[in-house]
Parts: sequence; structure tokens; C-alpha cells
Amino acid sequence: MKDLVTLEEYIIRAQNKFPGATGELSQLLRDIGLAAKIISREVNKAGITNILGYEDSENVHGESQKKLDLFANEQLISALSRSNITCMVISEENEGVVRLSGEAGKYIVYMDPLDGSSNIDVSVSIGSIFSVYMRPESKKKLAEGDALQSGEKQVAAGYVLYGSSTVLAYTTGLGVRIFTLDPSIGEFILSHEDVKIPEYGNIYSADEGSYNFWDPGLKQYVKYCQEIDPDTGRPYKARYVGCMAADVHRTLLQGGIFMYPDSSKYPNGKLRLMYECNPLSFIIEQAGGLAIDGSRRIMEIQPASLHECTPIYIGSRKNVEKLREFFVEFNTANSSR
Ligand code: P6P
Repeated sequence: MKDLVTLEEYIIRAQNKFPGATGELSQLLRDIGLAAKIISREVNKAGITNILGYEDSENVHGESQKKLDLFANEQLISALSRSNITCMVISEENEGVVRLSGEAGKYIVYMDPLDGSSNIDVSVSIGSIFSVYMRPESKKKLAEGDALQSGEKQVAAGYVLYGSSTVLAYTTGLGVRIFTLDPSIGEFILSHEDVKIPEYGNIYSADEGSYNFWDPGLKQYVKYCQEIDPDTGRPYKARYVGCMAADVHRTLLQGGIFMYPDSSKYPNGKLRLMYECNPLSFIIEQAGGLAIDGSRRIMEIQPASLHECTPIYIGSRKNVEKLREFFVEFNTANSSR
């Protein structure tokens, strides 16, 4: 028992290292942890209670909303409303911004409350992803544009993965920690203290069903992954969960690369910059990896809109750099490359 460190204890210990800390970010992370426990409880019994299936509504991307999408969204917004810390929430499930606490809080939170929700009805992993920014100090009247900040300005980011176990990973820019939920005591317990992604991995992850929509450079790279070359661990294994949080969590721990490209089907990519790609890029870069849109670092992108999409190639540094070589050699079309 003495070696167990709970999420709450860890956050307080980390905060105590900064005498000037107000404790507000700590409280925000604890609030997210509380919502995660509630969502995990519902996810783990979704097949029993009447919470599977679709609502008759759509999100900002025109995707049908599942009951658990909306439940997770409500729980996270409710948890963030508990204290005057968060002034504004931008969620995949809400078209506009959700203003909280009389807009008095100092943090702006982006979130994908239930990532990979198409997996819900078949009991495959799903996740929640969050990203935290400071509100511009000079601004008294909050505007949506105050939330349009590049990923490099994130003060915290993380995800919860509802899989074979429920894990919560986060960073505040001082490395990556992972906590595993022990449902018997209702606590997230520290399971990985200072996570570092392998510099190179032999797993590639992409929806190869879309191969014929891809640029030549990506097609050639995937063929490279499939060649037989024991010296470089090829052929790689192919793994694709259909939940970015799950695919990136595996990549974080085992190495390799996750790819969701731009294509003739998704000219700007499908994944959302602010509440999928930036937070997971912050985690992966803090663990020593790399995340690009084909050329630029994801976290350098200056967003033009709250819900914009981007291509993303994220994972072990050597794997991502090898992919970029293919894009250069095959002059891949993406204008940002
Ligand atoms: P596809 C889930 O809907 C998501 O946003 C990511 O979590 C996941 O990586 C991707 O989309 C899956 O997309 O086109 O393979 O179903």
C-alpha cells in the first residue's frame, strides 16, 4: 500500500514543487480525473444499461452522436464547472464555445469527450482527450478567437483510454505520467512515472482501406514498412484500432508510427487539430517522439478555426523522419509540406 501513489497525491506533490503555484491547474486535472471515473463506470457497463446506440443528433462534423458521446460531454463539462478555473470549453460535441463560471476562469479547455465512439457498440477501446490553454491575460471580454492558439502554448494535455483497463495519461510540459484506474478503490494509481517513447518501432498504424485515396509518397512508405528486411525489423506489424487515443497510447509505449493522412477523401485530413492532434502531439513530444502534418510540427500550426482538421503522422522520431524522407522524395502533394 505504501508504494501506491494516487493521481490526487501525485498532482499535489508536483504542485508543491512550484511555490508560486495557485493549485488551479491541479484542481482542473483532478476534476478531469473525477469525470473520467464516472465515464469509465458507464463505459464498462454500457452493454447492460440503455446507453449504447445513437441519439438523433449530429456533432459539428456531421457525425451521428452516440448516447455515450453526449454523456461523456456532459460529465466533463459538469466537472470543469465545479470551480471557477475554466472560462471556456470547446468540445467536438458542441459547435460553439461553452462559457463557464461567468468566464472568470484562467484556463481554456479543448476536448474530444469520447474519441472513437464507433467502437462503443462492439466493446473496442474508446478515449477522452483534453488540451488546456491559458486565456490571454489582457482580455477581460472573452472571445472565441482567444482560444485560437498554437499547440506550443498548451499548458497541459492528456487522454483517458477506456480499454482492457482505464488509464489516464497527462503532461504539463515536464514529461508524461500514466495512471491506471483501480475500480476496487476508485483511484487512478501511478503506473508509469516518466514515459519515454522508443526512438524506433516496428508497428505502423493507418486505415489501409483508404490506400487508393492516398498520395504516392505515403503509398511508397507503407510498401517500405511491408518489405522483408530483418536488420530494420521489417516487415512491421500493422495495428489499427479506429480510436486515435488507443493507437497513440500503444505507439507511446511500444514505438512505431500512427498516420491519418490528407487524401482525395479528406483533403485536409480527418482528425481535429485542437482536441485530437495537438494534445496527443504534446504527449508524444514530451516523451521524446515527433508529430508532423507531413512537414511542419503539429504544434507549430496556427489554427484558423476551432474545429479544423489536419493530417497527422505521429510516433517514434526515427519512424516519422523516415516517412518524411518519402514525402520529400515523392514530392507528396500536401501544400504544407
Ligand atoms: P476512420 C475516431 O472517429 C477518430 O476521430 C479517431 O479517434 C480515429 O483514429 C479515426 O477517427 C478513425 O477514422 O476513418 O478510420 O474510421
